Amino acid sequence: QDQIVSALPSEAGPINYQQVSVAAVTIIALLAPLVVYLLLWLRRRSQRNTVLLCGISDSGKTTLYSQLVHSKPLPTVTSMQANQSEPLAVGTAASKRRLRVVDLPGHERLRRQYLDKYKSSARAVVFVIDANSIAKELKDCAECLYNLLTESDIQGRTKVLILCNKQDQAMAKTDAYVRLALERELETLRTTRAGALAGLSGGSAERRLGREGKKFEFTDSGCQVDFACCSALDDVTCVRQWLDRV
Ligand SMILES: Nc1nc2c(ncn2[C@@H]2O[C@H](COP(=O)(O)OP(=O)(O)OP(=O)(O)O)[C@@H](O)[C@H]2O)c(=O)[nH]1
Ligand SMILES: [Mg+2]
Repeated sequence: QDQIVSALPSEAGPINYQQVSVAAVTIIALLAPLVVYLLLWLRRRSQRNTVLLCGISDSGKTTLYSQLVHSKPLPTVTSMQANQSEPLAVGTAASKRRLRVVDLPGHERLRRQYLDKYKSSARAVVFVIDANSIAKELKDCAECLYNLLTESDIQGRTKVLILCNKQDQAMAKTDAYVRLALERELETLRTTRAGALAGLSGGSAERRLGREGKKFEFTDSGCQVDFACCSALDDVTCVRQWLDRV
């Protein structure tokens, strides 16, 4: 015990208040930007509470919307404006996550305008595909998806589910088929669009897609892209399960 006592300084030196306050100011100066960044990030994140239903016309977006919002497939007509819900529990029964669902019109001339209106609030995107007619609509579908994935408000900021809908139809393609077909078509589009982008002067909100020098794959798209199959007329559980995780 004597040894321990003698190891301690006999007298504590006077506290240097100047040094302490310099250290405190330095710590605050270092932490302040971090705290501000964190608060802004949290604010942006809480504002992003929307699930966008995107895709070309007739793919089944409004049918999916009525399943998610009204729990039944109501009859639909071609959408000329967006359908928008209040924030509600759209996941599985176990989930309390509340999200606003917005069903965008797939009409070629309306797509851009409505995407621009809602993209900044998007937390997740369900890109709906008619898996029965994808073979003949592949180009249109890929173009629509390309425009979505190259949006600076979407790329790196949202999760994307590519939903291969209308699986009740005999000729419906699997998600594996749709994935490969879209990757091939997006690769072609990327080459043609890159040339067009290079000719643009000034800032463009459009981002590039995939990695340079490598064939396009969804893993390089800058977003987490998942695939699922369903028939929106019958059951959309796989969409609800995915929404639990966004
Ligand atoms: N067989 C089958 N038909 C479906 C399915 N989902 C939607 N449909 C039908 O496909 C048609 C188009 O569905 P909508 O939900 O209106 O399509 P949309 O994507 O909203 O189309 P736009 O509003 O033009 O963008 C309707 O006749 C639906 O009943 C499905 O899973 N299976
Ligand atoms: Mg619709």
